[in-house]
Amino acid sequence: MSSKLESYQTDLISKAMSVGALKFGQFTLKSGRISPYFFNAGLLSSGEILTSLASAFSATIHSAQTPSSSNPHPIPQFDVLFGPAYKGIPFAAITVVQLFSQYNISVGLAYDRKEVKDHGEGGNIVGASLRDKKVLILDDVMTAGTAVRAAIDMVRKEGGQIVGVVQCLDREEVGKDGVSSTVKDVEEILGAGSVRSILKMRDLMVWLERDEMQEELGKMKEYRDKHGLK
Ligand code: OMP
Repeated sequence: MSSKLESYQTDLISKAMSVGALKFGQFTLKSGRISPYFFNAGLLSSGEILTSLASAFSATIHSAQTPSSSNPHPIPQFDVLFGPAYKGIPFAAITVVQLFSQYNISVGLAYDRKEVKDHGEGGNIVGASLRDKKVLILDDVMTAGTAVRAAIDMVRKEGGQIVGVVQCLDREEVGKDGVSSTVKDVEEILGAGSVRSILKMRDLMVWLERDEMQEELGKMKEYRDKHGLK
């Protein structure tokens, strides 16, 4: 197992653990799978942790845009960062600010409202217009890809051209058919290299190994053998 974690990754893992946003135990997922860990990004809710999260999202986006031998399909420049309701909204807002203050990258912010508004300005997209714009989608967790597919449909319906997706955590699981990779399925729609994440399941396992959390690591390995990428 590779043991290289970036400092923004270890910082986020340890802060997420400290507030119970990352937990090890037994959890039933949206897919019905019983998982030995759960990441509740909604608990990343203090100024200190959101500052770490904003740096981690920005660093992930910046490195995804930088071509190199290990990044043969860089994410193109984009106009708008789209955060799907609800958890994507604050994450996209802090990341837009961080991209500007750290990298001088100025992009618009957009998000949806779950309830359609039929008065005032109407519609269910708030913020920058998506029409004919290059859009990067930002979200919390990808398991079977249901949530991200809904966001893709929404952005396309609004006339946006999606350049990629950046997640806080990629659980690296196979789809419902038990064979295909969720990320590969989404990349088939959006293009090679278009899905990026701050953390992957394998990073959590490196962290557990480093902290000698053998029991949790053993359960993660079992789960990966059953539902993880082969
Ligand atoms: P998919 O829509 O299947 O990709 O699952 C992602 C969603 O599952 C997230 O947006 C969450 O609502 C939820 N989830 C987590 O938040 N954290 C986890 O560790 C696992 C899940 C999940 O249920 O798979």
